[in-house]
Amino acid sequence: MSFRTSTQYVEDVSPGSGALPPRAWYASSDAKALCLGGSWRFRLSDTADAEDDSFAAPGYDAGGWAQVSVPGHWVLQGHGSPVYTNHLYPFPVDPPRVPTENPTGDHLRLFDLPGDWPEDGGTVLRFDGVESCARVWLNGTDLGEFKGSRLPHEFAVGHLLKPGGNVLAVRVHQWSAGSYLEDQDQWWLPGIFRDVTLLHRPAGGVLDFFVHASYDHTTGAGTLRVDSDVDGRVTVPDLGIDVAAGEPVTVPVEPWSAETPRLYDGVLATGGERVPLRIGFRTVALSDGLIRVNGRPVLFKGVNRHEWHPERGRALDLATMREDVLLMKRHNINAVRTSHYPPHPAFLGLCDELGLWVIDECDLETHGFTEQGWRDNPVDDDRWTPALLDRAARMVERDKNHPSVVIWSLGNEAGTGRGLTAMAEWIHGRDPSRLLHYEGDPGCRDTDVYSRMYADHAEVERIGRRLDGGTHKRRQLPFVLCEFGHAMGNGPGGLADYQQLFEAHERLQGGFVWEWIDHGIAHPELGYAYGGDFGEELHDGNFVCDGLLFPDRRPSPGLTEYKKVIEPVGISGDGTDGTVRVTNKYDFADLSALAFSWTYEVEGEVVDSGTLTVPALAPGASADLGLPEPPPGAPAGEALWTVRAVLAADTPWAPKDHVVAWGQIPAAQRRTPYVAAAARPVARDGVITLGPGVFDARTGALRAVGDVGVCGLRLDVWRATTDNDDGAAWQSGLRYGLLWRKLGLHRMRHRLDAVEVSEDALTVRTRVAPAARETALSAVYRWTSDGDRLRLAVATVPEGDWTVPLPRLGIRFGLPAADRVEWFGGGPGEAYPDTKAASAVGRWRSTVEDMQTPYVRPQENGARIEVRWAELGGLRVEGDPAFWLTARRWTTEQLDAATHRTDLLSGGTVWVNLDHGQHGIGSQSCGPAPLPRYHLKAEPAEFSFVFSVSATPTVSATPNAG
Ligand code: IPT
Repeated sequence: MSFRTSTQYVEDVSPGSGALPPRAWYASSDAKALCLGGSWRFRLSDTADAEDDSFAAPGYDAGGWAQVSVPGHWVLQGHGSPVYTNHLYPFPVDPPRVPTENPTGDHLRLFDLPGDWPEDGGTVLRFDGVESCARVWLNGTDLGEFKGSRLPHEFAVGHLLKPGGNVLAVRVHQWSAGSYLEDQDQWWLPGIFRDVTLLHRPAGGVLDFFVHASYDHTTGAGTLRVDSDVDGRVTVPDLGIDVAAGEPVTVPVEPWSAETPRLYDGVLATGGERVPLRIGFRTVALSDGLIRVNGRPVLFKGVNRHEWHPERGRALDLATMREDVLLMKRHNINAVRTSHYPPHPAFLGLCDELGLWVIDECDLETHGFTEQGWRDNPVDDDRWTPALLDRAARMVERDKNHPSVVIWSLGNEAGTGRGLTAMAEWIHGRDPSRLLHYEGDPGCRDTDVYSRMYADHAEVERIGRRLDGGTHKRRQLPFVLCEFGHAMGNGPGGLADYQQLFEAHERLQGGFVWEWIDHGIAHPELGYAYGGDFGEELHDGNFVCDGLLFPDRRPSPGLTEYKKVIEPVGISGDGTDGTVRVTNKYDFADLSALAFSWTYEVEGEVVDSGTLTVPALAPGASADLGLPEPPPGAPAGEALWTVRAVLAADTPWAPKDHVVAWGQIPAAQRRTPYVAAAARPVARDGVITLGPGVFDARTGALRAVGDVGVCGLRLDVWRATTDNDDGAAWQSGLRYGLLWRKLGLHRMRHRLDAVEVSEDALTVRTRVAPAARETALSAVYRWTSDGDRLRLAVATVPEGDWTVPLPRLGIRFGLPAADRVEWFGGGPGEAYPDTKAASAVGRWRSTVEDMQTPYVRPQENGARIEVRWAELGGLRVEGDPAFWLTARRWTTEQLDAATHRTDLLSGGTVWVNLDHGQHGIGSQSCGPAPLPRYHLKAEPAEFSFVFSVSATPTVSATPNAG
């Protein structure tokens, strides 16, 4: 006999019923645990009540059901599809009601208890994360239901267990009242996406416990007190501690910090259980208006981290979590905001162990209510307050024993309201040892930190100088940019300018780049899918691909840039006095963990090298150190010193010799190429030859340099607009991508005005302009040669009323083939005017394929900056001045039209851009446009290139489609 299931709980504002009170999470004790992950039986229904609950009863035959992996999201396992929206609710807004169409996954798992499962005590069943609402039955008994997707829920089940044939049934609804509280900018991904575990609870076992481990920097002593719900003893062998739970003890300790994550192993032993403790002693305080840890102000060099894996979504395994932390540490990142929900609890253990400051954020966002002026916002409606308090408690109780967590965050983009205040009061009362963050309240009523997102540089500077006003309370508070540097597509630009402000003003305690990783979903036809690729009726496109890592966790140029910008050692010098200035930018550590070395490079080739002795230097201290004399007999040419700081020994996060910081100091200037105009142009049979240059006599177009064919050489101002060029729809400032298209810069026409042959030059005069506009650029190409080399001088002058900057300014041309590329200039990766901190001058070798940056949505990419000379496709190019080099197997127009990388097909020709200038990148896909100093103004310009046939062939094999 079966009953129709009541699904009223789905739309109930309450957090649920039947679950145990929240408590500290711990992975390992000597109590038995049984992981229930693996293959589960699965049935998907269209509505919450399509099926009765008879499947939960023992004996139900689910043999005909599909199977899914738990942890996992069913929409990533072939059942239904993912939906991406930024802040719009993908259902009508009528809280707490949800649509009738409510994908509902029934999950079944049969299990036996291991033979040695103890008979005494109790057992709890723990769910670490289920989106968005679950009802649970064990052996036919209804245990209750819960919401709060990224929070743990436990049920007491000991009395229901049998040695064999246990039936665990879980009904999961995609939409619930809880969905209104979980409107984070990410894919909507229902499922049991974190672990399900059966935990034996021995009689007399540990219940909840709270490790208080503070550090007094004035005495060097740590005070430990472990509060426990059950009597017990606390031992820390390395510190000789053996005290009763609840009893404080003070001993000399090494403090914990993100830079020096010293953990002490301890044990909490009760009558029935031994729980391992990992204790880090640190004191977090707000004093003199600054966030201090162990007495010192800290500077957050942070990222916002969503949990993401391109195949598994938010069902992350431990190896992926560890990879995230290692990648952060190796890129000089010292802080993470767990945007916008508590992460898998194991992630915090890794932060404790490897050293990251954590802002732990609650699973709360109601951003979609902004569409209705925040009317009906649940955080300002008392009916929802129990659910909000439940979420706050489940986060704090779960994560309170992690030394890495220094700040709690109420959530993200939820407006303001009494519910938030209630959460803040509860958190402050329960855990006064940490600070509280919430960005959405500019008055800072409930918070200990003034926080903003995407404020531009000028405003951040005003805040730093305390000229920003605000409430009395806010004026007393330190500042963090909880989101900045929107890493969508090519960019973010302007990071170095923010970092300078952070370092200049003590009130500015750093920021968190948005965001860590692109949420692209691996897709058989598209490479990586983004919003709209699953036919969503409402979606926000590739706004979900805005990370410093590509979906496969390869670092994007943005991460390389960020690593350089936030490096903890400053290495600088202008080459005038033979010294290098080394500055310790750590907050706690001296420089004794690093080894310093120098190389002396001429034309990018290392001529000499050695070590540099650097004193240990306390945080904040600098030293000017003498560099050796340039090596005698070094070849002539442009020379520089590269000074590196590397790890002196293996660390838990990177091996010895890992580069932490570097700087380059000029030693000898470049001599620009000189080509005497000695050869005469000769016209014959419709062709003009000038040195190695062959031209069409009628059009003046370059046909070849020696035996290297060249096509389509002409002035170019267009680039495939980046996400930051295009800007977000809601951006109020000038969105240059749109302005450029409106002006027609993507469809410029070239009018030939004259082909002039003189004694020593071929001059081609053109006017470059789009249809329908009077704005234009005149472009004069003047070709000369010394017989071996061909020099092109381009002079361009804007005509008409140019009110916008140019995307780029330079020439482009096609080569019939090119594979290997070698250059002397900036590298190894791409760089643009406001993203060039990580570009090092050197001799670089790559291939046309490898010079492409795989942005999920194709766009301008891959430019190498300050290139003195380059060789590719049999051609050598020298620049006067140095230029930007881009080479790709498709045209800019094809790149511009592509929506996924799989649209990019080689057309045979390799298209080369040699640019005199590029417009900055900025961060306008969510934040500010490029600073004016990075604009490429339309103004008269002259630049030249020297072409010759390269001595070494640079075409190796027939190139394939990229
Ligand atoms: C901000 C959100 O907090 C974050 O979740 C993400 O959506 C980010 O923007 C953009 O990628 S909200 C912003 C629209 C002010």
